[in-house]
Amino acid sequence: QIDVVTMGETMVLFTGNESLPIPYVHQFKKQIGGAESNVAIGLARLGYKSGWLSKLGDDPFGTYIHHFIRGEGVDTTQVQLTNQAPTGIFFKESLSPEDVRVHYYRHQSAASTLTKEDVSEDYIKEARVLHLTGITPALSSTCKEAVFQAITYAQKHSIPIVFDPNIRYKLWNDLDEAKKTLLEMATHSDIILAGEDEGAFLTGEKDVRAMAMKLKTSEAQHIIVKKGKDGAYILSDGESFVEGFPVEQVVDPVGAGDGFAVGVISAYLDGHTIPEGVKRGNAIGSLVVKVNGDIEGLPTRPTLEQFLSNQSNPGQ
Ligand code: KDG
Repeated sequence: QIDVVTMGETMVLFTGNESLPIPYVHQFKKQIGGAESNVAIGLARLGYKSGWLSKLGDDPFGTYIHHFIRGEGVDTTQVQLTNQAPTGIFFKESLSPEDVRVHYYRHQSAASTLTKEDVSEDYIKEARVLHLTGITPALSSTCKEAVFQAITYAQKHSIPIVFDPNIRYKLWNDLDEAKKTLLEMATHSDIILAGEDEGAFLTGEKDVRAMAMKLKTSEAQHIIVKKGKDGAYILSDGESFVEGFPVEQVVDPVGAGDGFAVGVISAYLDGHTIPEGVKRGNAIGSLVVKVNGDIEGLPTRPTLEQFLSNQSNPGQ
């Protein structure tokens, strides 16, 4: 049985070896990045069974990503290789730790050709959690249908949905459509993990409490509004706030939200409360930003436990 199923695009990531604008960078490091596979990898490192559903090009980069993710222990039986479209790539331009930009070369990529027929009901119904992000429906109209097909299957089999809007403005041609699509996904979700800016975009509210109230469309939902290093606000049965962990030096902020999702989902699987999950999410997010790359900082269980115990007993 798979604990968590997720679906989305993973690309080869090229990161400049120097902190310069891309036109002046001479050498790039090859890594991988994709919000959903980041989450699948993070869960696998903590010992859960995660599965990632996707399409890759039947090309050298597709092979690289496929082998890498499988090597991390993620189930890739739902990954197809196609010779009809290439694997997507993206570049990370790091001008400073606070100013990291991404440049995508993913239009009409293999993953954007995913369709609802690629989503297996049998696969989803065995999961304990379905994780979705707002990136996948932005890739193409068929990807959007695939996402809503996954939601239909999850609801049919009472599989809880964890939704991270992960708004990527560069991917949406029409921001009204983005808002409508993401709000619809939110209404079907059990746990919503929104950044403060994302909550503001989706609800038109500036105050975290007001945005959480607008995002909560049913009694049973848990709404988490993330404030980065400042922690997160939770609107669930009641409301609470969980502080973040200080990070002395942020090296690369990309992937922090995926680390946060790993913490929340893993704690949920362990039967912990939402605030406990948010604490774990904050911890993993803070570990991810300390190193370069989306997945390099995702901890194993002993590393996470060590970090949490150091934080509660500083100086020991
Ligand atoms: O969350 C990290 C992702 O943003 C990054 O890996 C690239 O998946 C990606 C995307 O679509 O932006």
